[in-house]
Amino acid sequence: MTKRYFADLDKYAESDVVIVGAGSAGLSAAYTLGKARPDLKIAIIESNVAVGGGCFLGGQLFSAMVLRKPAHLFLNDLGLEYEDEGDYVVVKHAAYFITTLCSKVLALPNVKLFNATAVEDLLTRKDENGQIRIAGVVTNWTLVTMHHHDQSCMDPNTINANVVLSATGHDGPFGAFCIKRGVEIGAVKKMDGMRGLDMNKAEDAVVKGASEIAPGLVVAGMEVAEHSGSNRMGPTFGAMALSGVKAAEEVLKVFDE
Ligand code: AHZ
Repeated sequence: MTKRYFADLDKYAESDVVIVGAGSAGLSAAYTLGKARPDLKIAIIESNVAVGGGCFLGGQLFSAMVLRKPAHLFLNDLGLEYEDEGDYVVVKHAAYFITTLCSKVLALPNVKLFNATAVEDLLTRKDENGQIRIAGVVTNWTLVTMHHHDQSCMDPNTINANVVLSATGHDGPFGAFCIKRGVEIGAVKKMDGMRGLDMNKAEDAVVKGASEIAPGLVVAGMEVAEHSGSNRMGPTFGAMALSGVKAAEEVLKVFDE
């Protein structure tokens, strides 16, 4: 186990893409990207032990997951069953969605999930124009992090990457991590902050806003709402899948340049 794990750590220390956060948006991005480009090395960093972020319980803790169309096309691609309700579709349990998605992601040979590992800082580098470019992430073991107060010196790990795709969710005790750190270090201009709940406006805004917001940093999911000041989503997940897909397409553009 240790040999395999540390071989992976070594292999992914130089990744093409690092995805931060394995919630519904991050995993949707990983699936799209990993499938489209089997030649890219993709590391997913998830601070929690379990994947899935806020999506295991579905809408308002009531199991089922509602996704507005055209997110059903993503479900078709995954081979997931759903009930068609006209403008939207319903997956009978959110856990069915996220476990299926995660199993497809983990089956991809070019993707490695490092869970129980938190991103604690961004790596930066100046590009040829002297502009700050996000060049990877700094990680540390979650248990090591918990001991910062009683250990005097701990060195973190680093993962270099051409692009960091951040899907750490909205702000709270954790979340919106890469935007917040990006603003602190002057790489991201501002964080507008998520507005109140307006499902209809939020869905389109979160998909549209999934983009490269600073050189080398692409955002997806509710982290987009924090960046662009769009509305809170509420318990509907179509935009999480589709913003993950859109963010993956934005990453592909960086490699096509
Ligand atoms: O553990 C977090 C979660 O799994 C992880 N994460 C956060 N900070 C991290 C860090 N390093 C590594 N520094 C980190 N991992 O990121 C994941 C975010 O998943 P999420 O489900 O919270 O976000 P999402 O944007 O994929 O989905 C949001 C779902 C929501 S919230 C909402 C509302 O409040 O209105 N509506 C929807 C649909």
